[in-house]
Amino acid sequence: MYKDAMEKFKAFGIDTEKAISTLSSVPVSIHCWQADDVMGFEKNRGALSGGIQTTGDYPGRARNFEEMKEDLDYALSLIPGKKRINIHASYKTSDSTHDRNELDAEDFRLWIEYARARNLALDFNPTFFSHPMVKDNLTLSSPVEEVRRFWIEHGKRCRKIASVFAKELGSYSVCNLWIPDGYKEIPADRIGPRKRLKESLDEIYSEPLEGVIDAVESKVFGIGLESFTVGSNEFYLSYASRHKGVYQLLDNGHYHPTEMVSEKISALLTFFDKLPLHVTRPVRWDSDHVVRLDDEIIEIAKEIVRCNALERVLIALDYFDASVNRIAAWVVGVRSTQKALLLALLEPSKELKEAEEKADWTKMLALSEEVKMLPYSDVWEEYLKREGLESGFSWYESIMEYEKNVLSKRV
Ligand code: RNT
Ligand code: ZN
Repeated sequence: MYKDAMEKFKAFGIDTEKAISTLSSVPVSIHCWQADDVMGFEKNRGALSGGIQTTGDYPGRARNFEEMKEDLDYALSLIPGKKRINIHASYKTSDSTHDRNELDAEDFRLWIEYARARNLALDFNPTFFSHPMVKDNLTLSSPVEEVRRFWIEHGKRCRKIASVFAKELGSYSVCNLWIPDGYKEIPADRIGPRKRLKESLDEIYSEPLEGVIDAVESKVFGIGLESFTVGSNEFYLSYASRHKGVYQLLDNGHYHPTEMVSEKISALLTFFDKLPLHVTRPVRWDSDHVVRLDDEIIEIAKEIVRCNALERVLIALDYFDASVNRIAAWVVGVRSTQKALLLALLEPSKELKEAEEKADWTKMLALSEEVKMLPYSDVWEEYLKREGLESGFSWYESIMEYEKNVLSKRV
């Protein structure tokens, strides 16, 4: 089947062998927070806050680091390709009494060991939510000096932790900053909080740190924060463009529903050497549904490939669905992202670009519709085989077994 497929693609000038080997080398950063509904390991953990929400009560969430490791290992065994792990500061593994403004790399020692033993790299995120020092839904932009100081210190410490990850694991570490700061009601003062946020960021990013790729994640609104978001797209884009080494992170759930991240990628790549991404599936709002192979994820993947930017765009997943088996949520989301990348790698992009340059819209239309029915699934199956994974739907049966033997016992 694959040989046959290979010939069919070749007829359009598409090299399936190259697509498979490229796909297996593209790292996808897997978010630990899908396993436990973004709850984290802190002792005095509060409810999830900050305008993000998990919905559903599917049994079997990971309640501690042991269960998280068990689930991650199992999920990783069903996911092909190159993987990284993305963790949040709320997932510290030590039993130190350190609050968020006191964290150091030793609080994450077990994560470092976990990653090293599996030859994985770690990405990191300061956690500016689900904590009593979030006052009136504000952190780095708060008018209260004490609140700001607490969170500035948290941000600084998290960057240092990321630099230790980078050094000890021999790969860069993306340190992504997202804050929930915003108002439910129409503000009387929009510029005050934004100026304070800028000053806080200036302190956090004052020291260059080796191995750390600093990212700032913008947003349009959160639940309960519908009228104003301090860290908006324009805010962070301007910030990143004026601070070497700080990049804007695009989360495709953080824009108005008709505004497409796929359309923004080339614009940012014109000015920045790197572009961190959060891949999610917004349904009407930033709902963080599990990534499916839908039009927008395919277009995002195609843009990355068309821009020849697989090494510059840093792909991370960011969704959290508590209404389905959480391992399946991981596996489906990563595989869907990789399927999109495969479709992108199998696009006859050279021919399409040539036709476009000649304004040959007829050929573009005809060619892009013709290739839609090529046997992509045979190439996907071959990819799985080379990654040492079974083809077909057996992974689902396996997850159901795991649910029966492991997850359902977590009561
Ligand atoms: C929230 C942002 C942010 C979080 C994670 C948990 O809207 O997308 O990236 O989802 O950090
Ligand atoms: Zn995000």
